Amino acid sequence: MQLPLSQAVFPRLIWFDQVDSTNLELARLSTDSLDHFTAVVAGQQTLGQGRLGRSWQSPEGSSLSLSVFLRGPFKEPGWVNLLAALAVKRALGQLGVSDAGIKWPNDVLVGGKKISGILSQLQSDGSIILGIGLNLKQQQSELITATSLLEIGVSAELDQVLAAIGYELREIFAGDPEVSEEIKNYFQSACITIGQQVRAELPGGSELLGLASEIDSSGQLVILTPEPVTLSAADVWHLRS
Ligand code: BT5
Repeated sequence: MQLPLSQAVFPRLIWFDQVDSTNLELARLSTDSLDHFTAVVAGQQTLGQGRLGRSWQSPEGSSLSLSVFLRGPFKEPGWVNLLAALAVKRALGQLGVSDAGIKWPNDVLVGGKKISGILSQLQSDGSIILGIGLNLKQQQSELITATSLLEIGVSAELDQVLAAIGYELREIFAGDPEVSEEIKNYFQSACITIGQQVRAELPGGSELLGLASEIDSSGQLVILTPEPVTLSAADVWHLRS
């Protein structure tokens, strides 16, 4: 696969026509020798990973499957996932998609449907494997909550999409890993969860309902139930009022 635009952005880019999961593949590479920003990219994943043991569909040629090695340690690892979502939103902006929104904590939606999902995995040495899936073409028909670039009228080559995401990731993660207040505020405005009535399912299986009021300085979601409850991990559904 020729990826000239992306090769100019990532210091090392490893391409697979097919792999089980780009996150798993990056984890198998020795992290001692990996450069910050090494990328693994695949045309197809047979075992794409979502959060909490869920799967991510990425059949041949239908999506971009990218994992990036971020050398830590990070002062605020909880922000990495959120900032990656911001990078994807900004990359979509480069491709002419102006209405992408971030659903806390890891989805990028267009027209209420998921175009991208993010899975960041903190490693024991403080580095992070950051996985990004972005749909280029329509996914399997049972995924009615999914959309793709083609479905929203954007025809872009994988190389162009990958380079746009890589560029935005570098802009965000290049300097001091401390997350500036400016970026946190910008995230807050890009996060469509804020101001919504939501139902949150917590990792233990319990649920709560309330108004999503803000992202706190650690990247956690604050829900007014009406007492404020702070969530570091959850699945969130936006409820129609
Ligand atoms: C995610 O999990 O959204 C994280 C997805 C991360 C995928 C990337 S691809 C590159 C890297 N390598 C990997 O192995 N993974 C990362 P979660 O929030 O748990 O959402 C998973 C749910 O999204 C599934 O249960 C489906 O409902 C839905 N889903 C699965 N495939 C999808 C797709 N292609 N488009 C939209 N939604 C999808």
